[in-house]
This record gives sequence, C-alpha cells and structure tokens, in this order.
Amino acid sequence: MPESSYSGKDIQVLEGLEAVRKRPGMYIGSTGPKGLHHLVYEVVDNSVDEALAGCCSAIEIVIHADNSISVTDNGRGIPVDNVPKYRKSGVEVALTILHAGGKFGGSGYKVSGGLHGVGVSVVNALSSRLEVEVKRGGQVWQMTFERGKPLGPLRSVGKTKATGTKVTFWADPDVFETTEFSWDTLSSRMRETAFLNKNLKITLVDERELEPRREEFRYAGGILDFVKYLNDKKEPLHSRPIYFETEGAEGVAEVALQWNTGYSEAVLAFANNINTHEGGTHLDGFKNALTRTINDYARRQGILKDKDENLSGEDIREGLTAVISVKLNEPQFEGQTKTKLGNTEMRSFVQSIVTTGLAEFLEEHPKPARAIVNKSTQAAKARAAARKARELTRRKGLLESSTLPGKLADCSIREAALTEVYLVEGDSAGGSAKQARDRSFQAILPLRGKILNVEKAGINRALSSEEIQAMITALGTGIQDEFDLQQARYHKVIIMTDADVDGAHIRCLILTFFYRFMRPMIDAGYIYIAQPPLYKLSYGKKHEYAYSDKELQRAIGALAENTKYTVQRYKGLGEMNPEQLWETTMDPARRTLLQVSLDDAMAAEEAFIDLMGDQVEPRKVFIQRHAKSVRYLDV
Ligand code: 0RA
Repeated sequence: MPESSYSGKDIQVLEGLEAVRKRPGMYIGSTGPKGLHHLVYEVVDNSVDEALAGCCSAIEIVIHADNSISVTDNGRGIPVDNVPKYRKSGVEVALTILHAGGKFGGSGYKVSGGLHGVGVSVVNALSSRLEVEVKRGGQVWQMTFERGKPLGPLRSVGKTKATGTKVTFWADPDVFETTEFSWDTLSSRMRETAFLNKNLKITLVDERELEPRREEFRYAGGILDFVKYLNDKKEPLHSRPIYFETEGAEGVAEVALQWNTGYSEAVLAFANNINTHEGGTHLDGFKNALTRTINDYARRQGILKDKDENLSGEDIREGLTAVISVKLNEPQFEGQTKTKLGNTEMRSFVQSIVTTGLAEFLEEHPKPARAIVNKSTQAAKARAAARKARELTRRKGLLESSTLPGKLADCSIREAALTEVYLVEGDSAGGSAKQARDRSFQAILPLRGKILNVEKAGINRALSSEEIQAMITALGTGIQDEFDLQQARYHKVIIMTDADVDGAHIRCLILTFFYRFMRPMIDAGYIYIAQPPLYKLSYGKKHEYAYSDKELQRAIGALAENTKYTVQRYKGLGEMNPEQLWETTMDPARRTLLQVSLDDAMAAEEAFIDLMGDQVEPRKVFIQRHAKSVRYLDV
C-alpha cells in the first residue's frame, strides 16, 4: 500500500506503533531476553484466548532456523471483515492498532487482557517482518508487515475448510539486544500454559538443530497434573493430589494440592493464566480456608486438645505443593509488578470452595487426613524448637549483626546501597579476594567447602551450621518470617565459585539457601553470580581473558597468522593471583555479573528440586547442561 493513501486515522495508528518502537520497555518490560520471549507469549496468549472461548484445541510454536517464530492455532481465525470504525480489515486492526484485541468481538475469560495484555500489534511493531495467515469463512488470507507497516492489503490466496491463525514474526534486531530464543525458557512456559488449560495441545518445535527438536504438552488432568509434576521428584504424603473445580457467577476456580515429606512450600496462584507472583485475593482465600479447615478437623479428631494452640498457616503449608487457578471476567491486577489479584469477590469464592472441598476430602480419606495433620503438628513442634534455638543463639550473640563472623573481611563504607559482599568458595580463594578487593566498598566472606544443603536438612540443622550462621550474620537481614530487607548490610551479594562442576554445585547450594531463607533478597535483585574467566590467552607481551570456549576460539582466530600464543585454563579461582582476580572478576569497570532472578516460580522450583532433592541423576544432568552456560539465571 503506498504511503500516500493513508488517511489521518492511519497516521495516528502509525504513531501508536512508533511509540512502541520508541519505548519498547513500556510495553514488554525490557529489550533483553525476557522481553524477546515476551513476544512469543503475547501471540500464544491470543491463541489461548481462543481455547478459553472453547474454539481452539491445538497451538503449535516453531522456532525456525533464523530465529523467526511461527505460532499456529486452530481457533476461529482473526476476523477478516471490514471494521467500520477503522475502515480496515479485522486482521489489519488487530495488528496495527494498540489494544485493539478486545475491541472487536470475542468473549470469555481472556489471558491477553491481563498482565502485559498489549496485543499482537506490539509484536508487529517490534518485528522487522511479520506474516499473518488466517483461515476463515472458507478462504485462506494473508498479509505481511515490516516494522508494523503493511506491505499490502489483506488478500485471499486460496480456499480451505479449516479455520485458524498463523503468525510468523522476526524479532527486530534493531530493537532487541538478542534475537536468540531459548528452548528451555519457551518449553517451560508452554508446559505451564498447557497445565493451566486442560486438554489444550501445545507443540513446541525447534528447527535450529539438525534434527528438529519437538515436544508436545497436553494434560488431561490440568493443574492436577501440574501438582503431580511439581511433586514428581518428591515423596508424596498421599498418593493422589486433592482437586476441585467450581464455576460460579464470580468465574471459575480450580485448586489442586498435595503434601510431600519435604519442608518447603510451593503454592502457585494464577488468574486468567497469569502467574500472580504477588498473590492476591484468590491466594488469601485459599490460605484462610486451608488453615481453618485443617484446624477444625484436627480438633474434631481430638488431635489438637482444648489447651493446644491452633496450628499456624505456615506449619500447615510445610511440604505443601498447590496450584490455584481462577478465571474471571474483569481481573484487576495490582501490586508493584501488577501480579497481585485485587478482585475482592475471589477471596470468599475460593475460600468457600476450598473449605467445602477439603473438609469433604478429609472426612472421606481418614488415612491421608491423619498424615497431613501429623505433618503439620510436627512442623509446629520443629518451628517452636527452632525458635528456641534461634533465641538461644541470639542471646549468645551468634545471630546478631553486632558480632560479625570472624572470617568476614568487612568493607569500610557503611552505606549498604553502595557496598557488596563476595561469598567466596574456599579459604585460599578467599585470601586472594581479600588482597584483590577495594576494601572501601567490597567485603569478603570465605565459605568452607560444600555448605549444608538446606533443602534436605530441617531448619534446626541449618541454623547450627557454621557457614550458614556466618552468612546470616554477615548479611544482617534475619531469615524467613523474621526477614527484613531494610537491614541488609550490602545491596550486592556476589557468589564467586570455581568454574567447574564442584563450583556449580556450591553455587547451587548457596542459591538454595537464599531461595529458602531469604527469598526477598532474590526478588529485590540483590543476588549476583561472579563470572571468573575460563582461559587466559597470552601472546607476545599481551594477554586477554576468555569466559567461554567460544570466546577463546574467537580470540585465537583474531590473532595474526603465525602469532605464537599459550592458553592457560583456570580450573579454580585459586590459580589466579590477586591482581588477575581483580581485573577479571572483581573490578566493577571490567567484570560481568549475572543477576539472579526467580520470576518463573515453577522453573525455579523445578531446578532447585532437581539440584537439591534426593535424587542424584537429575542434578548431574542439570549441572552438566548448565554449568558452563548459565547466561542469565531466570532459569
Ligand atoms: C479478534 C476477535 C476474535 C478472534 C481474534 C481476534 C483472534 C486473534 C488471534 C491471534 C492469534 N490467534 C488468534 N485467533 C483469534 C473473535 C472472532 C470471532 O468472534 O469469530
């Protein structure tokens, strides 16, 4: 379509998409890997909306060899008729007008209206090219765009009896820092989406590999299968997850829960398929009902006596894996990251269905019921004992920030926001780091050997571990329900371990500690991973460092022909002298730090259990696959 034929309205439209290109972050969060993957979710969410409307049973996502992405569904197809208000085809409206999604037709609980529900037009704006194919009304329609602008009108290219939509897009390299999609990130998200939409078949294909990789997700049990999956590597307390589903005027609520013999709580809450990380009314309703119903049951059975205190929610949720999924018509998202459900009607709705469903389960299944109550009373006892132990250690001054651990080499600046602490594997590397550091703002805490796996040990044992006490006192925040971010003594906590498998293991143990005891530190973005180099390449009087095999090969390739060089492989931090450690890993001007984020609760949970649970095999596999290539750790 020649530019000159645009009307005034069209120009406004283009300005809309121009705004997206000017400030992509406002629409998709970032232009890093996270924002990039967001493009896929945006398109898929539109297909999922078709599934929620009962009009789509299968979605296929293909990562093509050139990192373009196709999303194909068998929904109704984007409307092709003229939309009078805009005097354009529905397809063009959907792809060029911001927030057009819900404005022309469509009903049911929508995903795409939710969190980042910005619409496919944003994907179009941020793609160097986008092709859409719609099967609808007996015909196949096509239209192509570049940087959001149509290359021509929507045209019919053939006949078909099928319906559906296929969107292929090339993320714009001028907008994104990288256009390389991650299989792991996409597959974990697609699995989650499949769990949340019972029976919806989602296929993910990767054509970048010689032998295309393909995985199909389809769960007849929905979130019941989700809970089974999350508990897969754990030992369940009762064989089948408890599950209920209710539809009312408020919407639909589904709940699945199963306790395991472990100590951690994994309760995930979703609203219209959006992971409500910050919780909200549906989660509150669930927790209230759970605490009340278990206490009522324990009293009625005489397990709790009149003189006994009620079991606390935390005790009851120890070892609980649960998924709550609600779908409602006008979700209100609140909170800092807009991931907190605000609709008040959901509190009582979820509370009442959980109360009824759980009470019924307990009455009908006395054996698991008893096991669950016993587990909670055990937790209550352990917590009381731990509290006592903590009070004792506190009295001894062990957990008080006034007595810092002896081996901490603290920095001189007191302003936490300006300071950082390195948690260093081993005393010898710790020694080098102490010499290398800038002592004004860098503190060093050497940790000896493998720190305790807090996933396997209860809180009692964890608190009596010397290394863990040292971390707690050095960081100053306290732990778990007594955690206070304001008290953090440093705003950067940098984990520095050897670049080998043992180092990766220790790093994971330390991360597990943060995940279980100081999760808000991760949420606040305070936790980092140092990147020591793997190689030193020396030639003539010069040298450079390489942080991966690829980088080393590139550096060698860049040398003039016949240049003599030597390569030193660093197996551990100890092989670097303090000066080298400073220039490669600790100097803020030259180092690279990886910020740890756990925004994908499921993947995180899964990875930690793989790594820290009782089974050795998945841990090995994970470490071998990721040890060398952990680029950004929002797993
Ligand atoms: C607007 C209205 C309707 C469907 C869609 C858009 C739609 C968008 C996408 C994006 C990817 N796949 C899609 N499938 C459908 C409702 C159509 C109707 O009422 O028939």
